[in-house]
Amino acid sequence: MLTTSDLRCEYTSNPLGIDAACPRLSWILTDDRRNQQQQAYQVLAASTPEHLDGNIADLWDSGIVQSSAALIEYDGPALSSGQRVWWKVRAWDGDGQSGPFSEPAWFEMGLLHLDDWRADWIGYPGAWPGKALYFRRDFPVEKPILRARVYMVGLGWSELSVNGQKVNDRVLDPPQTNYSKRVLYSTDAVEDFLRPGKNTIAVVCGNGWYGTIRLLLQLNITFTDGSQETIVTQTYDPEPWLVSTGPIQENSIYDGEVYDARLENAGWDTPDQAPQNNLMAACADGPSGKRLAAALEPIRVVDTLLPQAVTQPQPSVYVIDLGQNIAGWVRLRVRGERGTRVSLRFAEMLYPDGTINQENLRNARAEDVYILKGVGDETWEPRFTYHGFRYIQVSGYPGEFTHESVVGRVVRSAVESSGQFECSSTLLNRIQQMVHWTEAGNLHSLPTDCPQRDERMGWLNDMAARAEEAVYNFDLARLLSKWVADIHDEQDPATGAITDTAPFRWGRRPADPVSVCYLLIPWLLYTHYGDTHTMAAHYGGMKAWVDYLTTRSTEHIVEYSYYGDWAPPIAFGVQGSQGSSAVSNDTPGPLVSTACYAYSAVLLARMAAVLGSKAEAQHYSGLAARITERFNACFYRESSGGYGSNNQSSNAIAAYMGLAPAEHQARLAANLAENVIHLYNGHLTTGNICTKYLLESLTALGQADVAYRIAMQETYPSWGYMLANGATTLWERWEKATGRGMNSHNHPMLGSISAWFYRTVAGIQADSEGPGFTRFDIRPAITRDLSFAHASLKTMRGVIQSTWRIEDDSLRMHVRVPVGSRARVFLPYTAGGELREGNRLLMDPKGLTGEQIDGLEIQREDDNLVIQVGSGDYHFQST
Ligand code: RAM
Repeated sequence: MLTTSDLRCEYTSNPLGIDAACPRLSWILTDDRRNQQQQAYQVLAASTPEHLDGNIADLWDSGIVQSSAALIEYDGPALSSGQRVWWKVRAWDGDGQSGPFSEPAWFEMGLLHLDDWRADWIGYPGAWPGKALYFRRDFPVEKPILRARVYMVGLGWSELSVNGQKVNDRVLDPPQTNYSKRVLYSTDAVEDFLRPGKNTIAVVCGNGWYGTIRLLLQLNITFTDGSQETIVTQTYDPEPWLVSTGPIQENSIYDGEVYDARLENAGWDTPDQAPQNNLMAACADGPSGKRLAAALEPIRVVDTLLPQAVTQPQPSVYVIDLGQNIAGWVRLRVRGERGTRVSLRFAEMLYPDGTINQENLRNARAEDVYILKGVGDETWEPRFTYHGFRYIQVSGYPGEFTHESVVGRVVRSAVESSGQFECSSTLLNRIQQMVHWTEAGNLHSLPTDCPQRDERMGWLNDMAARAEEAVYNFDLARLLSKWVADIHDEQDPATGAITDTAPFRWGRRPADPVSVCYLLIPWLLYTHYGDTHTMAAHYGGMKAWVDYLTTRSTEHIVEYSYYGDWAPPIAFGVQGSQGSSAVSNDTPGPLVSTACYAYSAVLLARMAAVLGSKAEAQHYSGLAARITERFNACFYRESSGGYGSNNQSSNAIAAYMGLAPAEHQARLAANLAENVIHLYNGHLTTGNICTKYLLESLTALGQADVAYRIAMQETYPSWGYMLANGATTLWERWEKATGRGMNSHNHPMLGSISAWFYRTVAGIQADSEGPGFTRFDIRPAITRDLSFAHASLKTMRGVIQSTWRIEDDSLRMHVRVPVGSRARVFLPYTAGGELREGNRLLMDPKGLTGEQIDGLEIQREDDNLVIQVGSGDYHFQST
């Protein structure tokens, strides 16, 4: 029977405070039988759970819709602020049999109109630089409460409590944006925190990315008698909001937090204690950005790591090794005399004497300080900073230091891990883990380049290489859609130029043309999550960027380039007076920029087609064809049979971006292989961008064995070299650098190899004909270097699995296709061989036993057998 479960709205379950006009709904289908599709569905939406339970769809009954769609839009009457909608769904199978209705789910709207806000920004003029501010407002509750919602933005970062209890587990909230463009508010249900009589709502605010403390808060209370009351930030409403300082004496993202526990004022946030030393907060200028609901996973503490080793390199100095480089902070446990000052300093590396090396943090001090109040056991963790570190150097610790004195707290956007990869090579598995940790540590409401030094920016060049890896490893349907809006916010409306980082804090405008992620991410959101909203919302912006590049091109060649294939092995860096730079000396910038211009036009054309604009699709594919022609005329060298300097990067980018015509491909493949194997003895010479294209293009050009050789390399430069030198997260450079400068040890841009693990080693490939993995391919590049490989991917449709194993002389493959999806499975064709699925013979040594066997369609394509399968588990064996 076809059942529906795991109901989601806007890519999450039961969201509180959304502002999508027509929220998108999705569900997972399950059925024990193979080859099951959803032929039709019906959604019921009601205003109460009781109505829904009685099948009274007082808001919306979709009727029976003949559709296999995995993601649909709510199409009931317009939704109003604060409205909660209960819904459920059922589906019909291919035989026209309906399954039961799902369990109920709900979504609730936030504040949809600016008029709904009665709150104003407050702050404290002058304030106290560096210190956190503690806001408090008392109010009476005189009638029984039905529901209460807090809508809030506390800049830079903030934490909310009601009657002394923290109401949620978000940290480092709200998400970072360009606050003059978009300000993302959160919604909390607080009815369970309120009580009859006097109540206190309190917010602690730190500097965060805004750098100035501002609070905007509105508490909407609905009483059981239907009446309403609103408490808002205002100078006087009719009670004042009070403000004071407290134990957080200093707070800075880069420098750390200083917490003086002697200044704690227990109960300051409860009605039981009268406010002390408070001043009146006042209305203050706040950021002018549009107020929108935060539609992405909040940052949370997602894990706790115990120390792997504690050493004492100097008297009273302890160095803790977590065994893993992470983004986050530590929790300190301590007992000692009042006023004792414990310093915690964070680093990715150690000096030979065992003390920490913070040189690569540049101007980030990365030190937290805790000053004891001297009352029993004290436990503390900071609130308004985070660090990138593996080691913590503790000084001033009183008493006996144990393994519980300091534990690691992993802090990041709490997105779900969506993929898993594993194979018979310990080395590849360790690379996968290293990439996973690195990507995780750099998801902080946007994809950052690093979590430790004075940077942590959303670099667009890095994301060109990293985006696909990111969507295989994590569910980023919401986080990346938010970041595309961050990119759009920085776009110059007059010229269409975007910026190198979003929010724009570093780099330049116009961005380097390698910033294809502006188009690539909406495309990946479509292919991986079936999302057309992001591409539709930003189509105009993406088009303006491509058109901007056209204005910067001369006869379709874009000359300007700042980073190009950034950070190749040091021998390939441009030499300057300061030594080698991260700009490549042998991959021409104009070649990379022009290739990315063509690729951007291709992506735009594809999206125009999806959005139904044939004319635009034709226009931009025509543009791509002209750029491709000029690219070949300018950069292809008949003498070498390669592009540009005929190095790995130039040839790989030309091949990957579809710029090399069929007649050049054989020489290109031979050149790439020759270069890797003979010139560099199985090593890459590529930077952040072209490393991705090298593995992918070698595989596509029939040189998968060369790609495996690079991936499994253990000497410099390689991922294996990083691991052999103790890396637990990816380095920014292929070299083991330890000094000042550009030298992060937790930098995801070289992690694109993980996408290749999923796509190529295990073979799970999205098919844009069936977005959201409604259709996909299982097409592994099977190699004798491995005896098995396995990947799973949690998709909109359910979990996909692909496992292959070589045993004796047979190849076994297990494929799981979720209900509602279809897949093409590619298996190498062996002449004279046999192919079985379970215990059925699909092909005997003379050829196919039939064109169509029990729902399976088999075809031969070049050296492959292509088997079309519907949902279910399949066990193939070919000998
Ligand atoms: C550095 C960072 C970032 C990079 C830019 C261009 O600041 O390493 O990751 O790509 O340079």
